[in-house]
Amino acid sequence: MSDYETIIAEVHDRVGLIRLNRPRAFNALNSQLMRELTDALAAFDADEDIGAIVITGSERVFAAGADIKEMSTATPVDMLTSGYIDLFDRIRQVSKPIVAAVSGFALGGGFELAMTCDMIVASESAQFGQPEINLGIIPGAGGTQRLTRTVGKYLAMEIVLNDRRLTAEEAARFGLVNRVVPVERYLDEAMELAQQLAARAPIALRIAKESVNKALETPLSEGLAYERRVFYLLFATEDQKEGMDAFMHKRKAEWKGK
Ligand code: DAK
Repeated sequence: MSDYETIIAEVHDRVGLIRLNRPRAFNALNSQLMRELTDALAAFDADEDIGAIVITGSERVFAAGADIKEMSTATPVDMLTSGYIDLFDRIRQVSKPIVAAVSGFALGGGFELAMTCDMIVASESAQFGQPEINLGIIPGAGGTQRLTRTVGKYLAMEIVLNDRRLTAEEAARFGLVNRVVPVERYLDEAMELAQQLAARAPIALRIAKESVNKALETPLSEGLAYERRVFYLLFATEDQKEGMDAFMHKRKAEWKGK
């Protein structure tokens, strides 16, 4: 875990913490950082002792987007074959909950990275935006899609077409972040949230994440049918028996992840 150059990966109890760490480039997401990030996420996802993951940057910047210097001379074929977007897709495949702890700038691919996570805790100084239009491009990692599904067409148009930035308070008002806390608290708050998630029944947690994501990707009837199937499936787990027995005997459940 310690061989990374552009991120720092740490374990705190049952939470895997990943700090984006290219301070001189405002944590710009170059391909090395994206590869290291997705490798660390895959390692945490495979580790039974980890129940949830937090991704953060620094107080000043979460991430200022894809690395403009790296991209500036790219051809369409370079963009297609670089595998860059596949790395964003790998984040989507992570089965454990991911909390983004955002302070300072979350711009372009940095905002898209936060939106790819499952929950967002923001500091009061967080600023969200899709400034790609200033570079003669558009968002390419979900910024026109996830954002629109969350905030609706009209605000999304302003953010994507006219580089409208959102403060943390606005982002909370528009349903883009779970909570806003003082700068000194944002990482602790995200870690506490992740510790709570990590203490929950692992299989139910995973299925719950999958099911909520399904709601964004399928028509309602298909989503409801999916929910029902996985709901039945959970009755095959030892944790379901344990959870209900613990309730009836007024004791704390001990999850096995089986
Ligand atoms: N890339 C590379 N370097 C960056 C950077 C970035 N995105 N953002 C900042 N830096 C670097 C600056 O160049 C500067 O480095 P030096 O010049 O000192 O070497 C250093 O970080 C500090 O930046 P500033 O001097 O500009 O600091 P300020 O405080 O004045 O401004 C800022 C901070 C974050 C407001 C500003 O740096 C800024 O506007 N940065 C660019 C933000 C931006 O436009 N982000 C969108 C990038 S495009 C894809 C899918 C998605 C994407 C790409 C491909 N596929 C489907 C293949 C995503 C695209 C994007 O995100």
